Parts: sequence; structure tokens; C-alpha cells
Amino acid sequence: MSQETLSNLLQENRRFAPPAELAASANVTAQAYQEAERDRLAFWERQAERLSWAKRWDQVLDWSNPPFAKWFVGGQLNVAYNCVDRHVEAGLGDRVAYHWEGEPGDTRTLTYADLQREVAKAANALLELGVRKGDRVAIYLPMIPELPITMLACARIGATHSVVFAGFSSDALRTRIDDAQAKVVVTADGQNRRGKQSPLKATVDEAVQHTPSVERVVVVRRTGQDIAWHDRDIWWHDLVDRQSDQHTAEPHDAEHPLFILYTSGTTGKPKGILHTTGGYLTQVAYTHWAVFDLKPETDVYWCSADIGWVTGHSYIVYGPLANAATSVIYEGTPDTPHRGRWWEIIQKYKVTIFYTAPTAIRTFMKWGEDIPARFDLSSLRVIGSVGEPINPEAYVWYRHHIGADRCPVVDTWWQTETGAIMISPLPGVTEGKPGAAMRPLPGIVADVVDDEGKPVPNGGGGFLVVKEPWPSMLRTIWGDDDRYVKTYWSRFDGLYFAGDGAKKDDDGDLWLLGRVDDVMLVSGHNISTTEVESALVSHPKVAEAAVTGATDPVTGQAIVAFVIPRGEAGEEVDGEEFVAELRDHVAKTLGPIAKPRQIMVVPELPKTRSGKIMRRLLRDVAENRSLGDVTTLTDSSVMDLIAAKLPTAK
Ligand code: 6R9
Repeated sequence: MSQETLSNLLQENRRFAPPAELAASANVTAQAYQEAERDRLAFWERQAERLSWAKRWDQVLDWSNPPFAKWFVGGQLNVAYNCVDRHVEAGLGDRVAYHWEGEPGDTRTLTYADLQREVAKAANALLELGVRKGDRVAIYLPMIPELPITMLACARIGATHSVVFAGFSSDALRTRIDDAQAKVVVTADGQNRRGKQSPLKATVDEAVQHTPSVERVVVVRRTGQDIAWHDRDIWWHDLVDRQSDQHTAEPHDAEHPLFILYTSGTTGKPKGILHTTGGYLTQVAYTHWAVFDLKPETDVYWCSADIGWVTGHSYIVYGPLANAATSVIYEGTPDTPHRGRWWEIIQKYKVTIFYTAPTAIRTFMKWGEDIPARFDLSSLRVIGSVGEPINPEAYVWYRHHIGADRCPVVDTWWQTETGAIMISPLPGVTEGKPGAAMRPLPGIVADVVDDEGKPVPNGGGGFLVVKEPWPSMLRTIWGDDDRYVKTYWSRFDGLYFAGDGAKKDDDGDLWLLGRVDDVMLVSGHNISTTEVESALVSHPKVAEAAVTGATDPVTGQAIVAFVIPRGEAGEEVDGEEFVAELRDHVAKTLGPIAKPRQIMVVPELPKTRSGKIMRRLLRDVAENRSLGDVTTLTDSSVMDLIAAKLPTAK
């Protein structure tokens, strides 16, 4: 990417200092950066001491065979013991681990003592089914307590779990079960989505017809809907309820495989990202405590992600539980039964720390700020964002309408592959800049480099890389070491290539610019989709925008934008005048080079099931091609809605 272009784009000058009170009692101060810089491995060693180890490590990091890392070599611990039992032993058995809220309004409260009993029972149940240390268990469950319970039960006995998001098709499930050679699948009869019940067991039935590795299917009764029954099936309540609630956790090696989580990537078969035990738990525990300034005695923490994604693994299950936090889990969608459901949950449980995604924030902007305004959100003190670059306007909206201009916003950059947060402000230390993820956390060494892998100066742009191994890094791609090396470690010698574009501003702070594949080349200038989208979203009538590059005879690529209008603005704005206004607005904000050739006003945008915009499909539309693979879309009818809009394109 050419540096001068990037540094010229999007001038964002708003700044938000950490609240004095929060800063005064923050878990982490600026000193942490210095400590970690002085001795990175000693820093991580101290963080590992947050955990309870059955055997201490002999070596912090073994990097003798890069890029294959081993952290806390020789150490032994049990993840479930660390997330549950040790808190009960420390007298915290009565503390709530999870306030669970079902979509239909049913609730369940699990204290750490409850969780200990449930996890022990589930561990004994898996053992009865013949699951042993090292075996793989596929989990295809909705957001119900049995999901974290099963994950912890696996961790406890040393079985490696592979959670598959419960919105994926039977095909996607089948390939994931097959790749991991899972022995058992844990699922439910169905799930609640938008007030309706959708089947899960039927999807599993279809998938396991072609997966000989699967011996048993365990079924949680959630909806009570009719399901087909086979010899291999067993009800969760028949199996688990009769188990002993005592189980002694054996320690596992620090490098024992904890879980596989598949990321789809843009091409080829999904990659089974492998995470292991000691380093992973160390970094999720540290980052959850540091980035959210967690005070486990008083905070109520809620991450709205699905546990089927890495955000849910690290920041609903392992991080919060390792820290003995009290969390909320919500089963359903934000608009069921009404569009204020999330704010109602924050009000009800007096949530103090809230972690969500830009896609959700932009949806709430579209629905209008009067909705959150009806609820008492005064309990909040830190709010976070993850999953995509947060547009400055969405950041400011979030800070103002949800955070009451009082709560710091932590924009956290990381990936399934990194396992835990890597780049983020610290709420008591870092001045917030709307749209910037700011700095690598203490103990993380990341930078922005040019084509040749050389660091760019402040003001420059290029590729985000991680320069030193980190504890929660992926260890490989399951069953495919070569692909691991090729995908992440071959672009630049000795550097981890994240696949994201980024820039360093004049202060050296980092701004993430989206996937490198999405960068557009217009008349010889590299322009990031993120910056054009942010410019569009900064227009008061735009809630959401997606931008892609389409082949153009004159400019090489031309910018094509798709926008969703904000709130009530919807009906009034669908005209030539509006489109002209937006093109001018982009030209004014970013410069004439970034002016979109076409802007289409659309009702929805194509998103992956984890809420990321699928620009690849929009490029197909913009270039009049038939659509590529749409299987990871949340709702494929969205593309029909967009296609129907095409004649009005400007
Ligand atoms: C945690 C998660 C990873 C990709 C990543 C990047 C994008 C995530 C971001 C962000 C800008 C942030 N991403 N957080 N981009 N700012 N704060 O989302 O993992 O599903 O593997 O996606 O998401 O492009 O490379 P995963």
C-alpha cells in the first residue's frame, strides 16, 4: 500500500481522555508497558502466575523451531479447575458465574458452585461415553448454559472441543466434524431465534450420516420440538443428570490441545485453528482483566457475541471464568421481542462492562437512539468493540448513546488465530481516538510494515504484523502444519502476517483498515474500504455503509458503495440528490480520489454469521457477476434485496 495515500485519508481529531476516577483505581497503569518492554518473557511469566499450576513450567517460551511455539514448557494445569474449582475453594462458590437469559424470557443463574457440579457431571458423562484425553468433541449448541458447561467438561478431561456455530448448515458442520474426526457431538433439539424455533438436531442427523468418526450424539432438550431419534442418540438429561457431581481434575500439559475453532477464510476449506492450554488461558485471563479493568467482586460483565465465535470462547467462557467474573449470557437476537432487549438486559442485571461488535452498534444507530434512551444504562463503566474496524461515527454514537460520554470505549483488535486481544486501548491509561485500536498491549510486539516487511514511519500505512510470539497464538492449523506456515509466516520473513491493513498516525497509534484483500486500487492510489465506509457513516443520514472496488476501464478500480440510511431517514433519501450529497460528502472528507463512482441505497448488507460485511459478494454485484459462495451469509435473501435495487444505481 502506498503510504502517502493512507496518511492523507480521514482526519479524525476527536480525543477522549480516560475518566479520572477510573484511571485512579485502574488495574493497569502505563508502567505495564515499560515492564513488558524491559523483559517480555518475565512479564508473561508474571501473568501466568494468575493461574493455578499443578506443576510450574521449566521454560517460558521455546521458539527453537519457529513458527511452532511452545509456551510454559513443562508446566501442567487444568483449565476447568482454573475457571471453576479454584474459585469455589477460595470461598467464592456463591458468586454468580452466569446470569443466563433465554430469548423467551426464561432465566437461569449459575453460581461457581453450581458450575462446578454441572461441569463435573458433564465430564463424568463424556467419560461414560468413552471420550478420553486427546479425543475431539464437536459442540453444536445454541447459547444455553450447557454450551460453556460442555466446553469446560472437555477441558477438564483433556478432550479437545470444536464448537461449531449453531447457525451453520449441515454441510459446514459435516466438514468440521470430519476434519477434526470428532467422536461425540453435543447438540440440542432446536434453538430460539427471533421468537421462532429452528431445528438443530435435524441438521446434526444430516451431517453425521457422512461422518463415520461420530459414535454418539448427545441432545439437550431446549425447545421441546419433535426430532427423529437414532441408536447413537442420547438425551443430555438421561445421561448427565444421573452422574456424580464429583470429578477430580487431572492436570494437563501446558501445550495440550484445548480447542479447535474453524475460520472460513476467503478461499479453500475452513482452517481449524488450534489453541492449547497454558498460554491461551494466561493471555485471555490477563487481557480480560486489563482491557476491561475488571473488578470481579463488583462488575457485571456482558459480551454479546456468540460462543460459537472466538470472541465467545475467550471473552464469555475462558477469560471471565478464569478471573472469577460474573457474566451475562443472552440466548437470542437483539430485536426479540423488541428492539430494546439488549438495553433491558443491561438495566436488569446492572451490567457494568459491555462488549459488542460494530455491526450491532450500526444496527442500533439505524434503529434510532430513542430506543436505548428508554432504559437505565447508568451501571455501565467500560464499553468495548470487536470484530471489524469501528467507524469513528459509530464509536462516537456508542460512547454517547450507550456510554453516556462517561465510559471509555475499548476498540480491541485480534483474531481467532491470536486467541486473545492484541491491540487495544487500556481504559485507565490510553486516550481514546474514535476509530483507532491504538497500541499493542503490554507483552505484544506488533507493527505496520511495507511490502518488504520494513516498519513504516509514523503517518504511514501498510500491513499489520506481529513480531514476537505471544502466549495465546495459534499453534498450527489442525492437521496442516504446511498451511499454517504458508498462510501466516511466509509473507514476511519471521513475522506473523495478520492479513489486515493498518496505518500508524503521527503519534504512532494504530488504525486498522480491514482485510488486505479488500483494499482498492483507484488510479494508482491504494484506498481502504474502511476509510470510505467511515466517511459515509459520518454523514448524519447514513447508518451503515459497505464499499468495494469494481473493475473500471479508466481508473483500474472504481469505488462502489452500498449504504443503509439511518432511522426514519429511510424513505426520504432514496434519490439522486441524496446520492450526489453523499458523493460530495466523501470528496470533502477524504478527498476527490475517494469519491465513489456509484452509490446504491439498500435496505440490508450481506454479513457473515459473525457480523462482518462480505465485500466479496458486493464486488460480484458491482461487476455484474453471478454471486460466489453465499453459504456463510446470515441471510441469503439480502442479496436479492440488493439486486432488486440495482436499476436505481447511480
Ligand atoms: C475477534 C475476531 C478477525 C478479523 C481481523 C480483522 C477484524 C477484529 C477488529 C478488526 C478492526 C478491530 N477485526 N477486530 N478490525 N478493528 N477492533 O473478530 O476474530 O472472527 O477471526 O476475525 O476481524 O480483520 O483480522 P475473527
